[in-house]
Amino acid sequence: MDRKMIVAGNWKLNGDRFLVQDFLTGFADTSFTKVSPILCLPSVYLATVQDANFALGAQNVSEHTSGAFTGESSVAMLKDVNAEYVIIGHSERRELYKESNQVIAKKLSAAIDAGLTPIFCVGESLETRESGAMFDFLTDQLLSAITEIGIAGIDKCIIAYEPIWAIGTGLTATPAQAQEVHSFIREFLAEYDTDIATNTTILYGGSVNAASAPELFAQQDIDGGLVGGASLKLKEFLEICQAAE
Ligand code: G2H
Repeated sequence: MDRKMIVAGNWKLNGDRFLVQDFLTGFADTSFTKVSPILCLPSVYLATVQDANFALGAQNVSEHTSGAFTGESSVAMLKDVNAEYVIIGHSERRELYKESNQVIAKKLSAAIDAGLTPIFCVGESLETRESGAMFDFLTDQLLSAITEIGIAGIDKCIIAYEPIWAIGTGLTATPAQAQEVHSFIREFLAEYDTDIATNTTILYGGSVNAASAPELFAQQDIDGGLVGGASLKLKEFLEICQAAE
């Protein structure tokens, strides 16, 4: 098994250029061997980053290449400012900006075609979980992506499982709850291709912090985390990266 361990910070609509500088300085002397740290910054700060000891990601991208789409950034623009990763399908984009599975699938396709690695987010609400429809819901999210990009496209993605009820709420899924879903996702992918299922990095997201990370990352099918709030605190984010080493 040669899955990459990844810890990706998602700053969301937070931070400023001074915090970016703090992270550049704070990471300068780090030398992680197993884990690859990524920071998904607000897009206006991407171009300010030089010589970082972490990889750069964006938090969203347009499915269009150019044109009259006010406020959007294209895959080429993100590549132009050295982003290597882009979060696609985060539940906040799905809920607040009404991004459908179809739009998300088109964004995945655009990113992959441009050579950006999508961090493709899936996850259920508490209502869906409690209704017993969780696995069907996750299947729909995964299937609509596979329909557009194929299983070969999934091979170029990182998947992030982020239960909506655990996002920014302080409620972390238990390691067993998270492992159950990660294992389900891997089994789902194995129906298409067992090598891709084995090799796909699947991150857990939802109130990950320095205290919860070690046990979460020790689960068999959890390959690191997508970290929101705790990624804004340099010391804690470094501790979370260390937990994935
Ligand atoms: C989920 C996560 C990062 P937080 O949105 O994507 O945020 O860790 O604050 O729950």
